This record gives sequence, structure tokens and C-alpha cells, in this order.
Amino acid sequence: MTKNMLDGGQVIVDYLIRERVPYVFGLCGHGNIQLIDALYERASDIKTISVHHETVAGFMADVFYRVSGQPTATFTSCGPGSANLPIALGNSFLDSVPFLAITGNVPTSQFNRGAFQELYRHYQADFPSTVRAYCKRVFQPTRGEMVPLAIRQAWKTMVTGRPGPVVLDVPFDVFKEAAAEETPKPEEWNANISCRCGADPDGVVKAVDMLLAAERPVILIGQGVKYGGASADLLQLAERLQIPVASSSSGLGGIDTEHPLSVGLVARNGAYSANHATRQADVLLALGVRFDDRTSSSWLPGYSFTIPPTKLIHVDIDPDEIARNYPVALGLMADVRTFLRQVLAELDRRKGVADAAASRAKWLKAIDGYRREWAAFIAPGFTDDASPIHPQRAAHEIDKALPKDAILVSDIGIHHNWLIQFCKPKRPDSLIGSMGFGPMGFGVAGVLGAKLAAPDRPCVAVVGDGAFFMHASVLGTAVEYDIPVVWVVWNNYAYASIRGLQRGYLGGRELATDFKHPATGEPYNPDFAAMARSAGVEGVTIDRAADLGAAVRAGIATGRPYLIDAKISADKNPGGAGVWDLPGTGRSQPAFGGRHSTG
Ligand SMILES: Cc1ncc(C[n+]2csc(CCOP(=O)(O)OP(=O)(O)O)c2C)c(N)n1
Ligand SMILES: [Mg+2]
Repeated sequence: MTKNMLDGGQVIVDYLIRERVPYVFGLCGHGNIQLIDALYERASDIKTISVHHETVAGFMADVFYRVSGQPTATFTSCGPGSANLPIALGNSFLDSVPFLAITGNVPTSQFNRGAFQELYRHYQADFPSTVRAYCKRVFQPTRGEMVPLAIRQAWKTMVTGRPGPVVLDVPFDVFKEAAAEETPKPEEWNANISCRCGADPDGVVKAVDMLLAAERPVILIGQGVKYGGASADLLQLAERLQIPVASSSSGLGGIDTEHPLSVGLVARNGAYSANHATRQADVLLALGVRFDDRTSSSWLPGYSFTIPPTKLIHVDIDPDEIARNYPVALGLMADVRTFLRQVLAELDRRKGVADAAASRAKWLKAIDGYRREWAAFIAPGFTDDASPIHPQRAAHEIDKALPKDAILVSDIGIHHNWLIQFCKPKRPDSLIGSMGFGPMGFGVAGVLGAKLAAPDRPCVAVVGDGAFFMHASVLGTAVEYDIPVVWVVWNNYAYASIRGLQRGYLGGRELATDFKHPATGEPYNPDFAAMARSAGVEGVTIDRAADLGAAVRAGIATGRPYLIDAKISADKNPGGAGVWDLPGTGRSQPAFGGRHSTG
């Protein structure tokens, strides 16, 4: 190698450091030892976290970003090591979360020879095909000198426009080949790019006209508001025009859930106050939302939305999401925060703003009525003392026990449905969940990323027993790196969300959805608290609702990793004002209220 040249691995690591990446998460293999060596060299500038399953690395990188706004990177080996990653890539891709996945591959000189762990039957070194549907873009430099361009372009693709994970697939020899004398400088490239694009100015005028004239307007917020840092501007707009704000699951916390203008979750299991407001709205301003099936009651009119006749203003940074599922009266491609600022500036120029706001009193009063009706309907679940614990009570007790600055990361399953309905997030990052790809294990592992991103805030994961067993290796990672998180294992002895579907749609024909002892037929699970203790993590078992909050507080107070095995009933589903349709199988009924008819 020419003197003073950096090799491919060194350029990658140096670039990450220049982009202020504090951690890389991953797992070794012969395909990435050269990258690990480059990380070793710079260990004082960037910390390497070695996990026990590659998916865990991806989930940690994902939630690290959701909490800090700082993308990080993962490292995985060639073949199976990287083949464990697509589930995490898919999760981040569908939820628009960036991380850089550095995957090892076989040496270029061995391409298409069928070397150990090469995917070669269709095309040489074909990891890019494996992940094509799971990430925003794949880069595969095949010579050392291609690395500087690849790393800066990969980073740019990842963070610009609609963010998402990007794969940098690096053949073995390229890590060691001479790459460049100097690494690209972010301050000359990516640091100077802004994607805070505003909306078409005529569109802003039109949007303001529509909002001022509306009689029953609602703002619907999604993840774009949270991760776009638009909460403060949203609040200003809502208060100034007195418009109620509903949230998709991913938008929860974009406005303090207890703000008087917040009407809560719109979903198949959403609150009546939210669904009944959005489905009656004459103008719906949707900010950074996708209108997925669970938010939209499977797009059946009259449950979550009735578009048309509701006039939809849909604002998103990605025009692909606009008019995907609903016709738009006005579709605007824009960064949500910039758009909100444009609207606020336009309102400064308008007369009659106060009158428009005052005219909303009747609408807001009607919504207050829906709120009260819904509150009366759900009231009994908050005080239910049954054992195993009533799931609504469990969600409520956990939520109440959390300090204001806590971060709750949910896994995927019935517990997530209960949490989004009954937790009251105050901040954009108070409640984190996966709504796109929905892989089990997201919360089990993601909470470790949350804690590294916010070491001074309590970080609690609520996870299914199924998902925890699937990814129990996190116990070791928490101990090895001293990451004091609390796991509440929502132990219902079943893949309960799926068993619920068998009960609801398949006449109770249950198979392959619960965990039973072969001899007794009794519910079976490992003793999760003992499992935690075997790994050096404190573990307790709780079966009374009244003890759950105290256990969460105690877990946080230890300042060490902590596991609570909570026995929670699986016999109830969180009913809401919406529905879910499984085509060919059936359609649920609203637990409260009916279908709104416009005719
Ligand atoms: C990796 C993965 N496998 C399968 C599924 C399908 N799935 C969704 S929820 C669920 C059940 C989860 O069970 P558990 O973790 O115990 O949570 P619960 O629903 O009981 O709260 C399954 C199997 C999934 N989302 N992800
Ligand atoms: Mg379960």
C-alpha cells in the first residue's frame, strides 16, 4: 500500500467518526474482521457494541436514532451474519429510520467461485439482491478507491428526503485495499444539504383558506411530525385555529396526549373521541401520515375516515405517500415543520383568524361529549383487580409509574395495541413502537438503543413473552455493556395477538398460538425472572395489578438492567371505535359506536 493511504475499512470508520457516530452495533464473522480491526484502531473515538444476534444490532441502531436523531451503523459478516439483518432493515425502512448497515462479503477475487458463505447461484456476491426490498439503497464498492465515494453517497441517501436504512456491502479485500489519503469531509458534502423543503406557496394559501372556512376541521399527525421536530409548530397552529388533533399510532406524543385539543389515537382500536372526530371532519389536515390499514380501519369508510366527503389536505415529504390510499383535495410535498411555519406565516397575513378559531366552539364541545362517552365506556378496566392482570389495567399501571421523561419502547403484539390505547405520552419520544414492518423483538432489543441514546432517562420496554423468548440474548448484552433498562415481559403464555384472531375470526380453532406443558396441558413458559438472574440481571415476578407500578419504579431505581415477569390476561382484546378487515376471513365490529354515515 502507498504510504499514508487509508484502507477501505479505515475510510469507513473515519467517515463514521466525522459524522459523529458514537456507536456501531454488530456481530463478528470472518467477513468483517478487517472492519473490526479498523474499529479497534479508533476505539477511543467510536464505541463498538458486540451483540448476540444481528437483528438486535439493527433494532438498537433504529431506536438510537428515534431517540437522538443521530444515525449510527451496524456491522455484520458475509452470508448468514448479514442474512440475519433484513428483518431489522425492513423495520427501519418501513418506519423511515436511517442507519448504515455495513455488511461484509467474499473477496472480489473469489466472486462467483462459490466461496464459503457466498450467495452466487443467481449472481456473484449477491447480498444486494437479498436486501433490495428491505432498504433504501445498496452500495457495493468493489475496489478500495471506490470506498470514499460509496460511503459519502450512502450516508447522503440514508439521511436525505425520506430517511431510511442503507446497506454498504463491502467485499473482504476492499476493507484492506488502499482507498484514499483522506476521508470525505461531511462539512464539504452531506452536512450542507437541507431537505426542509417548503410546500408550493399557492398550496399554502389554499390550505389556509380551507382551514379557515372549515366547520369541523381535524389535524391528523403521524411520525413525520415527531421525527421532523414539528411538535412546537403544530401546537401553535392547533391552538391558534382551535383545531383538534388526532394521532396515528406512530404520531402519538407529537402533541401531549393530555392537551385539551388532543383527541387521541385514530385506529381500528382507537378512541371514540378520535375516530368519531376524524370520520366526521369536513377538512382533515394530515401531516406526515401514511394511512395504513390499522390507522384507517382497513380503509372502510365511516369508521376512522370518510374521505370523501371529508376534504383531505395531505402533507408529506414523500409524494409517494400522498394519494396512495385516499383522494386528496390538496396534496403537498413538503417537510412538515417547514409547511407548518409557512401556514403560521400566512395566518399572520390574514384577517378573521380569531373569528375562525372562535367558531370552533360548537365542534370542540361535541368532541368533549365524545370524550366523556368514551371515558365512561373504558372506566371499568382501570380498576379491575383480576389476576392474571387485566391488560388495560396493566397498561395504565405501567404508564402511571413512568416518570415524565421516561421512554417506553413497545414490542409487537397485543400488548402494543393496549399500550397505544391507554398510555398517555407527553413527548414525541415517550412511546416508541414499530408500525410498518412490525417485527417481534423490536422492543426487546430497541430499548437498549434508547438507553444508549438517552443515558439519563429511564428506558422501559414492554414486550410479549413470545418476543422476549425469541430475543432473550439481550440480557447478556445489557450486562456486558452495563445498560440499565427495564423489561416488562407481558406474560400471557401465548402469541396472544394471533390467538385472538383465531378466536375472533376462526371460530376459536386454536393451533400453534399458545405455550403449553406437554404433560399437564397447563400454560408453559420459562421462568423469565430466573432466566434474567441466570444472566446476572435482577428479575421479579408479578401477578397482582396493584404491584405492577411499584415493580416498574423499583426496576428503574436500581439503575441496573431489570426484568419484570408480569402475568397478564390474554382473554380480552382492546376494542375501539374502528374495525379491521381481513379480506376473505372477516371483519371486526367496533366495540363502541357504529359506522358513521354521511348520507
Ligand atoms: C418476527 C416475527 N414473527 C412473527 C410475527 C407475527 N406476529 C405478530 S404478533 C405475534 C405474537 C406475539 O406474541 P407475544 O410476543 O407473546 O406478544 P402478545 O401478542 O402475546 O402480546 C406474532 C407471532 C411477527 N410480527 N414478527
Ligand atoms: Mg404473549
